[in-house]
Amino acid sequence: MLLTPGHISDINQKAFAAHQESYAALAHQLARKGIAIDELVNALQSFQVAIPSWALGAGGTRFGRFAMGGAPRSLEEKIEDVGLIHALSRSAGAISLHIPWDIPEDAVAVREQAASLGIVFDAVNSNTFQDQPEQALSYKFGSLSHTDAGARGQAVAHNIEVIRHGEALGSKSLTVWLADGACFPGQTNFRKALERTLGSLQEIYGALPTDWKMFIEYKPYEPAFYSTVIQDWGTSYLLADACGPQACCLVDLGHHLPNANIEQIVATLMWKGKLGGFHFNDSKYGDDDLTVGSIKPYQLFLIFNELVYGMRNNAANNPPLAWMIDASHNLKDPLEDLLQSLEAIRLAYAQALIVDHARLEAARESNDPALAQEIMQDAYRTDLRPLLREARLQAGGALEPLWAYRQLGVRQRLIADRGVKTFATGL
Ligand SMILES: [Mn+2]
Repeated sequence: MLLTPGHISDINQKAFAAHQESYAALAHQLARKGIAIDELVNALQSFQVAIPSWALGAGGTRFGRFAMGGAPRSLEEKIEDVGLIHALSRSAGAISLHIPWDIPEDAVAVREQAASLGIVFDAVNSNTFQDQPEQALSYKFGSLSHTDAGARGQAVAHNIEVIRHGEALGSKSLTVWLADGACFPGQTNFRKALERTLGSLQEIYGALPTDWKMFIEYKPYEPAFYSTVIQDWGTSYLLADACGPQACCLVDLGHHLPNANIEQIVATLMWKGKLGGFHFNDSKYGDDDLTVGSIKPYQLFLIFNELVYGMRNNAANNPPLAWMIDASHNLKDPLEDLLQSLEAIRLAYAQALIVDHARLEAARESNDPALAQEIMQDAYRTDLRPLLREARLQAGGALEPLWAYRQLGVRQRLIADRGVKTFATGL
């Protein structure tokens, strides 16, 4: 199905008067602080977040998965779903594919379909954490770090194949996430596993087109429960640095041990020009893959504060970042959940944009933590939702994407088109 500008403007009519009132009040409030609201609107409109192809179906846990009806059955239907989210939010203008779950049969046609919906192809993702039916050697005991050179070679070849698929679609980056690790003490030689991983990554790096980036994602545990080969940002940095300038670190919010100071990690990596991409989600206990901003919205704001600082102060050194939502949807309609995540990301970004950095730096230099906190929380507690609505409205999106989605009966129409018992490819 397709959402036309007519569908959306009809729904917007109902909320238009209330929006105009709240937006005018916010513009006035920000003007008193010397902030031009039009510049914020422009910044938000150019901030686009990629939707991963695996987030469009019902998520699940190792205990099971519940169908939600109307799940996309093909790559084309996944792109159609991202098109719906983008039409409503005007902020999801990219899709991130996972190979082999989403191998395009006709790359030209897929590219044209995406372009017609205003969507580009973000990073492509390899998969060496599962065995595929036609695969010769198993990844049960690792992929890029495997003790067997044959298994390592197979995993390297797979990553290079993923790059080739990405090239056909106009993608410019490869994300490598490894499940490699150990479940039992003594199972592996840490140093050798890391050395083998570096050797494999260097081979993949050698096959990167010159205008591509390779993102190295880290994770402290799961599926390996004793040790993970690329366990933290430091290990990721070490590997990226050894590979070369086209290799960067990727921060996934859920891939940290509890209470890790992720904003400090962001500041450190941007200082070194090695932050390549970001995977958004939220968590209470571990890698919970919950809706962005649903558990720790203040942490998200603090992270964005460092991102904005880094983008303003190190733009020449750190490449433009790849933004993606990496979440799972066990109970909610995934499209509704993604709309909520997009809203949370843009809200945190907007809040970070209005932090008075000059005053904040002065408070820091004069060692005034109380004033620094006032400045930070003044930005965080400013209700910027009217700004988000205006940015969407001007771009042709919905004032209230979630309500528009429901009033237009999108899920019901997808179920009518695709059926109730459909499952998307992926986990
Ligand atoms: Mn991730």
